[in-house]
Amino acid sequence: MLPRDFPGDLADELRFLPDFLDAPERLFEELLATVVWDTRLRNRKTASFGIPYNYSGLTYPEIPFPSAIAALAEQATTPLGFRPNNALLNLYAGNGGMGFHSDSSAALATDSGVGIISLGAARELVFRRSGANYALQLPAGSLLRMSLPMQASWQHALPAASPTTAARISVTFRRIVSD
Ligand SMILES: O=C(O)CCC(=O)C(=O)O
Repeated sequence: MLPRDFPGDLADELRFLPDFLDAPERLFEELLATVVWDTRLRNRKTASFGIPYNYSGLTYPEIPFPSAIAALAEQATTPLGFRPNNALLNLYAGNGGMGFHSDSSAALATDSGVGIISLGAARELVFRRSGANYALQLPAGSLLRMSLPMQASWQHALPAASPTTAARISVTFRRIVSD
């Protein structure tokens, strides 16, 4: 359930399943143990699988989905309403985060969206429009789908938490259209 203070025109653009995964700890540990992380960004580590989603001046090689990500993408396809062909993973330390931004829809399939599966420590995702902020707690095992149209009017951020907060991984799913 989304927080009650969320305006209707924000809630309409989100789908939130707090208990999407049964055993998020297992996947968290598997990804921590197996993923080779890219360290080019300062506030988080990343890894890209599938057709690359190149952004923020970074490019990634095309790497097939590992089996755990392929299984997750399959499970997420119905709630997301699109079949992901890219998984961009983020690994955050407690004080890591992502500033306010909107996701570019240019390379994404029409009527798809952006999916976020959260693992590890629960963190807040904050939505902002016209100076008003709305925070959503993302617990381990949750799935959030953001629509593409909302990116035009809303920004979102993952604010830094305390350095003692445990690590979090987000698996962000997209459907890229190759040209
Ligand atoms: O890691 C997260 O949950 C945030 C991801 C995000 O904001 C994005 O992919 O645009």
